[in-house]
Amino acid sequence: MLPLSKHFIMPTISQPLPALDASYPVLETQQNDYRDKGHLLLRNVLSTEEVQAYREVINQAAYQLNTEKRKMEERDTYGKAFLQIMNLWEADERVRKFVLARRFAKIAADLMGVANVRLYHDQALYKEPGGGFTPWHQDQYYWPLDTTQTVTMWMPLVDITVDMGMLTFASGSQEAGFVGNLAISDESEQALADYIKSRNYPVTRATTMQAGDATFHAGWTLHAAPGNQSEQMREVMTIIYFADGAKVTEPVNRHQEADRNRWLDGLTPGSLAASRLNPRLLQNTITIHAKTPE
Ligand SMILES: O=C(O)CCC(=O)C(=O)O
Repeated sequence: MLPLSKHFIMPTISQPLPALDASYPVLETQQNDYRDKGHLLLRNVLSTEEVQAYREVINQAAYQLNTEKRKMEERDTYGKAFLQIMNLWEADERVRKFVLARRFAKIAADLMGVANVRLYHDQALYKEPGGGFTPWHQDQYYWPLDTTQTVTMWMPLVDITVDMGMLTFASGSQEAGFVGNLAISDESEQALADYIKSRNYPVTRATTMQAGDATFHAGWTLHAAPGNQSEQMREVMTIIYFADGAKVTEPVNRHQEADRNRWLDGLTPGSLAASRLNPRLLQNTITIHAKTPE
């Protein structure tokens, strides 16, 4: 059992939480689609009951740990895009059950075609009513890892429509790998929008997602999101995975150095990316109750 962090949250909700052990079968066509496009939408990864139960505990932890108190107009483009609350699993044992869930980890492993995955980190990304757009970017620009086998699960905890900040992808863009030293900013928005046009990548997003649906995108897939034009918070929980066996690389920018310290617990470049913060998630033998996808 991993220790909880010093920011441990005392649960005030005590109902038993669903286990999330049962597998969600990913079809071969879906795996191929993910590999071709660098992203995939899966419906009903969680049932209505499951997502309702976890929404409550994730919300409680996210709002308790949130440190963003500035008014919207005082923030820069990144700050306007969302409330970003990270590694809830370290602080809350109920959220830990969600973040370390076998069901999500198995989907991540199946999409990447690997036997096992490790956790990189989680983050709640709550786009406030009136919240700004998320600029085009590549996640892996931030990560000092020697593998392209990385994937983010992005799961709304409430039903969302396209005008609430739907995640948007440039299909096929993961194949280009690193395209520039561009942190999330107005500059990345401009430069990468131009790049996407020049390469004719189709830009796609879902029109609606229900709570418990999820998208999965690869670390190099270009993605963005429009602002939240609704009156409701876009509550989204994300979990980032990488293939077990990956190694830590020498950081090539200050963000990677910060990530190496924070998400890899300061591991030395060259070592196996397997710190106490990166548990291997599929080691247990668990009874599988197959579920039919839509
Ligand atoms: O939620 C958003 O607006 C952006 C999410 C994102 O960039 C990610 O999960 O990698």
